Amino acid sequence: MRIDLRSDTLTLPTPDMRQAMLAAELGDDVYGEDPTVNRLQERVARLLGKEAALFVPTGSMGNCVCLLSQTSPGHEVICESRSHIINYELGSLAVFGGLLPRPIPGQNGRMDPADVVRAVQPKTYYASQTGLIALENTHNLAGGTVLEVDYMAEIRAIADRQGLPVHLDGARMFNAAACLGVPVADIARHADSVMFCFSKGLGAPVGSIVAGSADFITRARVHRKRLGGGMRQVGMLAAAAMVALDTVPPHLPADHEKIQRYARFLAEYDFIHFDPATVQTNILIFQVRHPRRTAADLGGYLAEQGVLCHVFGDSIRLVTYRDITTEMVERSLDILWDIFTKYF
Ligand code: TLP
Repeated sequence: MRIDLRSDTLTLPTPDMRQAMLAAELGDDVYGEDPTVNRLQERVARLLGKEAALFVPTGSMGNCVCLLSQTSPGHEVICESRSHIINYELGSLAVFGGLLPRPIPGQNGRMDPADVVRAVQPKTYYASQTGLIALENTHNLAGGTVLEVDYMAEIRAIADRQGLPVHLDGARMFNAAACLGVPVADIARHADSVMFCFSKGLGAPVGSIVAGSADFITRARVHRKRLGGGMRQVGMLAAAAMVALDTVPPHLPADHEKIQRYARFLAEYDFIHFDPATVQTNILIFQVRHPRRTAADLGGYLAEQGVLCHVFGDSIRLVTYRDITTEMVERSLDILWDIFTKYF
């Protein structure tokens, strides 16, 4: 049995999604004529409390389109130093937007509001200018941690005082909403642009979406096309995304429960390090600090037994999602126990 805990991007489309893809009513979306895409965009705009939305192929393109649509080349983007936009998007903000990251080290993915205020450049002709503040909820590299709505409101207030837009990388915002017990609109409310992914915990095969004001979406559509993201009969993908919205959100707390099982088990070992308070959604990142064994060793032993996880430096990331059954969780814990007993 292969148990793949590398990412929630590994979910396979459900039979319902495949059915919906086959049955989808289609048109050419570059002409704005794919009825299924149009329905999805309208639905997401309503769901997030925004004027409009735009389907995009990936979260990375969605983030990029959002940054490009609200800044000018040479602008600085204030973001948490471990945010996805500056660590895992191959410098797209610099390559395509001519943007400079202004990273701020945060705590559990949360920048100190006072640091954000300090990071805003004075409005002088000789200083590079701040263009945007970016947030990530849930925060991937911090271990799937959640930004609370009040915190987002605080950042929004700072942005308003400075006349700056706020972007939310909400790749996993449905997990954040499930954890906070609030509607996704509450999380989207304090951002001018929002991106979320259908292809992570929501389980659709492909696609992300951006949302914001109608003007913003008009600009986003241009940037999406410029980046090569104008797709044609893409209603096939939108149909799967629609099923994801219909069916998956109520099941996300179960994914969060599964990761807690790993957290409880791993907390028993003194060579495993993580802060249990950071385990809030479907991600667990821990460090291996052992006199003879490394994170890579552990990743290797696990892989030999068919359990895959993401190893980076001294850290390992585990991610749970719909296709990881409780049986798989228990089986992988047995495997971990065996490995720890034998080698650690
Ligand atoms: N994250 C992927 C990898 O890129 C690391 C993963 O497996 O977690 N924002 C956040 C917070 C993300 O975690 C990701 C993907 C993206 C944006 C980009 O989405 P895609 O992969 O659709 O470009």
